[in-house]
Amino acid sequence: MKPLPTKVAASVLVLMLIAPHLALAHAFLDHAEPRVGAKVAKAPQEVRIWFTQELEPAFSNIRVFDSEGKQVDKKDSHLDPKDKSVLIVSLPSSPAGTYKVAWRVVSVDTHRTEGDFKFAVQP
Ligand SMILES: [Cu+2]
Repeated sequence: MKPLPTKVAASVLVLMLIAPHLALAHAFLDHAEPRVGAKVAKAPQEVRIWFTQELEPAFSNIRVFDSEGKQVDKKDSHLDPKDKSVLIVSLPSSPAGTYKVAWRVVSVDTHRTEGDFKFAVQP
């Protein structure tokens, strides 16, 4: 039996989180680069997440952890100046392995949401 694909698992989680507030607009992950659950050949220079709503920069960030739980991003999480619904964090050149991306954001409607996903850099 194949394990549940990460993307499906992430979608189920998001659905559970938004279920009580379906009628309201909150900021949720729309898509990301690297993509949720992606296996990439080359280590990315940054993680970029597109949200469903514009964000409050002071209360929004992305953190990236290696498989041992050590934070590896450059702690420079910031909004894309051309698109306030896009959050970016830089990465040093990362070795092969699995990385967890954790995001916590406050949207312009002042609602807080958070979530995480994984991607892998192939050896
Ligand atoms: Cu909201």
